[in-house]
Amino acid sequence: MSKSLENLYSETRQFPPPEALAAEANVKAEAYERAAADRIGFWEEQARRLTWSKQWDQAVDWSNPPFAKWFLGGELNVAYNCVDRHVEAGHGDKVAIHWVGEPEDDTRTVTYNDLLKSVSQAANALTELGVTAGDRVAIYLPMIPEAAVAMLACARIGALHSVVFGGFSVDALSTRIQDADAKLVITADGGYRRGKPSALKPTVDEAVAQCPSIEHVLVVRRTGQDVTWGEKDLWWHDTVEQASPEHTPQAFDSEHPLFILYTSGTTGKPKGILHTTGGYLTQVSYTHNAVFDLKPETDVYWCTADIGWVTGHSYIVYGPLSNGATQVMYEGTPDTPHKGRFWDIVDKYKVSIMYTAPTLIRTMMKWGDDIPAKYDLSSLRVLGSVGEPINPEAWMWYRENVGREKSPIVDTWWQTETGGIMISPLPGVTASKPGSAMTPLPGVSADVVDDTAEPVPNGGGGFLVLTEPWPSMLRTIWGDDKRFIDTYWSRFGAGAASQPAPGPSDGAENQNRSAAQGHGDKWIYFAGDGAKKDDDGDLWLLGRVDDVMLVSGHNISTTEVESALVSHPSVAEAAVVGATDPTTGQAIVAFTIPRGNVDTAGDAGEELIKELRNHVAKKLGPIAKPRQIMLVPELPKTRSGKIMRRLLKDVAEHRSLGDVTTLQDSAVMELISSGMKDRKSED
Ligand code: 6R9
Repeated sequence: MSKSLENLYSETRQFPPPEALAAEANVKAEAYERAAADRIGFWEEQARRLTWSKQWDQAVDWSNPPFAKWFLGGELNVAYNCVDRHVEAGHGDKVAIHWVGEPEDDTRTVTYNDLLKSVSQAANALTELGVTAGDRVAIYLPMIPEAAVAMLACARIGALHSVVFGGFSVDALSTRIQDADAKLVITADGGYRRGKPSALKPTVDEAVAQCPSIEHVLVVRRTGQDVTWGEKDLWWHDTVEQASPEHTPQAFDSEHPLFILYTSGTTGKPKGILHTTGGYLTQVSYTHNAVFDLKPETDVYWCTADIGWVTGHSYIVYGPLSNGATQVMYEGTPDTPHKGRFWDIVDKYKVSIMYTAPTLIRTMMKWGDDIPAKYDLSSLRVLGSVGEPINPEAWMWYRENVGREKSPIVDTWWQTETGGIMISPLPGVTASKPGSAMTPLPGVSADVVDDTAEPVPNGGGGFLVLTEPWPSMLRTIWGDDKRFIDTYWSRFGAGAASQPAPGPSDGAENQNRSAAQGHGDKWIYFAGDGAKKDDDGDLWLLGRVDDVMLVSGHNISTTEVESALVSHPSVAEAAVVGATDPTTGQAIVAFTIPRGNVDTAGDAGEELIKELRNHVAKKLGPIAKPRQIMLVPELPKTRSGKIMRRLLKDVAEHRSLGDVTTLQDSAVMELISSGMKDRKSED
């Protein structure tokens, strides 16, 4: 991508917050002014939400950028903040987790008392196994309460957890264990997926064989399936559940490391993103309260992410539990045993706040409106979205079919690296626009700049950057400070100016490095995402800059073309790539999933394709008209549900497929490639 990004899509719909919600909102409009007047003082105020054993002396140290320190000199225990203090305040009998197993009627209720007991027992058992502050513990578990307990037990004793998603391979698990030099793995015999037990232990056995640093493997019995037992193996029920339930939490320094979480990025070995204690907990606790308007006494909150992703860390474990929330945790897939499972859970538990991903919303759209319509969803009052840009029509579908036109939607932009939500509407303040993440939260400084770091004017598109440090920012990449600087800080601003020559930087394009302009000599964080400001200055995320297409000299975002396709009533989901083209440089190739009720056989399919190409041209202008549209049954996605455009580009350019190891379902690519051979509808 060169200078800036085209702004092709325009949206005029806007929805003010419901009056009753606005009147009672946790955070009101004045917060923006207060934070703008004194950003650091604002974050100090948020840090006071937590219980500190020792007050900090200094709010932030940014004297050695890009290495930040927050709440220096302060001490606290994260597990105490998430568990003990709620029990001490008299909320021990309150439900912390309504756990819903995938098999129907397999449920557990975990109160804050129960959580305190289990976390204390696990902390004692881990200590008994020789785990001490600063050690690393790998967690490879299904979505069961023990996953949260294991994370909190690590936090309680100052050990760093490295959660590895339960669907990852031997190789992914072992490289993460080796990179962090972990001592212990916590796993289970298996978990339930798509109606049957799915084994985890064999993967761990193979991985551990390649990881001499592992001293013990702690195994939760979940499915009861057969396991091979080795000399390092210990059952959770023989150790943790036999340990003393008394454990006194020790306070740790605000900058004591809390966890490592690996992100794969687009190339190279996974990056171990390091988060620390005080700043991280401050921001996730604040944002969970502000963005979801959580009323801990009455709300039932449900985040559908897996605990293996940052969304699970920040908005299942640390944010909600630090706020004393009652939440639903669901083990399985959305269509087991039927496609109404999610709505059945909302109905049964009277979920009032739901936080999910665009991929799920689009899947639900594909399955049809009649499914959510069968359930009572009247308990819902705030809806959230995260993980990818949400197409305006998917937003509208969510609003109409799930929120029943009364719940505000918060589209939350953030990353593993940012630790907590950065850009989002506030449900009681913002008049939101379908598809826009709107504005940075109070206390957050973001901008959209061109390739010289100059802010783009309203109506312009470019690179999304963060221009001031924030409490939950990543502190480094585990064991690789240089890669941390190269990847995030050397594209714009002071970090670019101090670079002798372009170095490697994965994920982000690194041509045309520019010295400090626009934002002076500041250190500027480049997230790797494209974005635009609309005429009101509100922000629209346009996807990863690596995905941007260059068509006849115009930088066109895949997101806008995808959103134009999804705005057609016959389309549920779309992925767009730029394929090499002899005349235009790159040409737009779209892979489109029709909605459930649409006939695509024979001529009807050809007709639909023609109509869709014209529809895009009409919405965005002729420059964005796809050269080719393929109707496909599925799209390749990462295991956290993000579309993998790279693989579609291989198909569109008739290449053999690149690395497919992070693909959720490998059969999908065969389906798409064979379809590509059958139907070449170029004109
Ligand atoms: C929280 C999470 C981060 C990347 C990010 C961006 C995309 C996340 C988004 C969004 C548009 C949103 N992303 N939220 N894009 N609108 N609301 O997903 O973390 O897995 O590290 O991914 O996801 O591209 O840079 P992570």
